[in-house]
Amino acid sequence: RKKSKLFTLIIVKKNENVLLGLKKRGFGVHKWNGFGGKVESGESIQDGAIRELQEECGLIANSLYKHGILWFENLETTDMIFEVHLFSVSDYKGEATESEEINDLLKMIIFVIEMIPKWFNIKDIPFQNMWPSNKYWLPLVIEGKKFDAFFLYKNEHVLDFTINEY
Ligand code: 6U4
Ligand code: NA
Ligand code: NA
Repeated sequence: RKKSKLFTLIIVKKNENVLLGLKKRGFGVHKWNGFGGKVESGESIQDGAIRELQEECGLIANSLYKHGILWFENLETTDMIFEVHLFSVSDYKGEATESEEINDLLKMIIFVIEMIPKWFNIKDIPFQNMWPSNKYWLPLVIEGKKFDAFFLYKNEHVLDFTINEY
């Protein structure tokens, strides 16, 4: 049996909009996604999710809504399964600094920034520039559903998936 590794993923929702981040480096580079990352040792999954949200877009979550777990297996690259705990947040403190607001000075040091946040209307979500699984699960997050999902990837293609709604 493959080992799984714990990650978090948060979708910030506000009215008819979701906040996504363009990944500037590391895993999933050049893709839009929610905010999240690895859970550190000694940290709860919720605390890890809250920490990553603050690190990556500056928002402080007041409360998290847990949708479920996304499981990702990749036939190509690894013997590890990603166990991604998926949350949404609509109660938070702070303002996300969007890419258009970033001034020239910030652009000069942009390489240190992991993700660039941007609000998208739910009708304009950039699915073609996201992980291919997102078109299956992100609409369920927007609808407030609870579910678990499994996606089998080869390279960056979804070969197979199952979604169980509760
Ligand atoms: P470090 O090492 O600190 O830079 P860290 O921020 O801890 O990394 P990162 O950014 O590699 O972790 O986390 C990966 C993020 O991508 C997590 O939020 C989970 C998410 N993720 C991984 N595979 C995914 C997939 N196939 N589809 C998807 N999100 C995925 O939508
Ligand atoms: Na991250
Ligand atoms: Na991290």
